[in-house]
Amino acid sequence: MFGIEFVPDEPVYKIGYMAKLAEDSGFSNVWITDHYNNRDVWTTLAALSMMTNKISLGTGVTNPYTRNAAIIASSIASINELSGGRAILGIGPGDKATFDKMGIDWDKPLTRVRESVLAIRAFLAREQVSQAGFKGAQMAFSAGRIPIYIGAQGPKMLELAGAIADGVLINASHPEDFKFAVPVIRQGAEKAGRKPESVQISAYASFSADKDPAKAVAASKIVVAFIVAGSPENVLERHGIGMDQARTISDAIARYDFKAAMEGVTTRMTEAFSVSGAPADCRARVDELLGTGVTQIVVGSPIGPNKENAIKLIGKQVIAK
Ligand code: F42
Repeated sequence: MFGIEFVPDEPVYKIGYMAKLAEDSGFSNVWITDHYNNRDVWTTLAALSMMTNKISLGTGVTNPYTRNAAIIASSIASINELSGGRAILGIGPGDKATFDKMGIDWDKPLTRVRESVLAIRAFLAREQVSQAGFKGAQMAFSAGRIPIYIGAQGPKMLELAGAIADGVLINASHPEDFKFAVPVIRQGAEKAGRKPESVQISAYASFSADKDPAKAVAASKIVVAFIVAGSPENVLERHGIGMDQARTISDAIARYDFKAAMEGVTTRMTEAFSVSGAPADCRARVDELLGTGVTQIVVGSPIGPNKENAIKLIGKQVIAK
């Protein structure tokens, strides 16, 4: 199964147009990112509910810090109603860098995600919620069953997702990352008495496809630069990337010197942190990812040097294969 990620950094109607194109090209899910400085994720999903017909619509991902869990439940239930049952809730601990700018304290993210997911599920089942600080709160309308996916990277968050979520969204593009993550998720499920295969595992990958593989790789470089700069040491080590190389890139990004940041991106880095190339190259990587236990490939930024062409190309030559 294929999903696609859109960052709402363009007008909502443009995102709606591309989501419809994705639906017509064979994608099953669309995931909209949530950062305060882009278009609002809920407004975008409401527009997409009206502009598409069958594609599932998810937050990819929202968080319990910028919004209260009861409000998240009400919002996703409204999207589910508006879209005829197509909503999926993606929720994660959120992005520390944006929280710092917003003056939000990233207090106990693991605990916060666990408590929020359980509370949201109870709200969606129209139970009276008296946990996680709520005092007998209850939804006034019913919205049906909505799958909840957790955005996770760290081992504890992955294990938690295995224990309580319907699915996991993992920001990674290389099979080695999934050889690490999949057993951790499965262990979390087993410990919680669940069937490991009941948890959907999504590779939320940086993807770039073009007929010209060099153009595809070039388009992925800026995204890969940000991923390298934000990756923990153990992940860089897993891919044979030195901390000094990563520091050169993060220093360039801190100076807003994106040209220098991209120049620091090596072939090893684009291979580790993106699925990029001609459609046949991308399909080969997709097959490797599916072989690790991944059940959904999410085609994430940049998608390709030309987004619309890339969506059509991926539909015809990656998904249809
Ligand atoms: N973040 C956004 O803000 N917006 C997005 O649109 C977005 C999309 C997205 C899509 C896929 C995806 O995988 C991630 C995405 N993210 C997005 C990022 C996401 O919100 C997280 O930042 C990212 O997944 C990293 O989280 P993590 O899984 O690594 O979890 C962090 C919190 C972590 O450190 N986890 C540790 C671990 O091992 O999993 C555990 C930390 C821990 O145990 N904390 C304790 C606790 O109770 O929380 C407290 C420890 C103490 O001493 O206080």
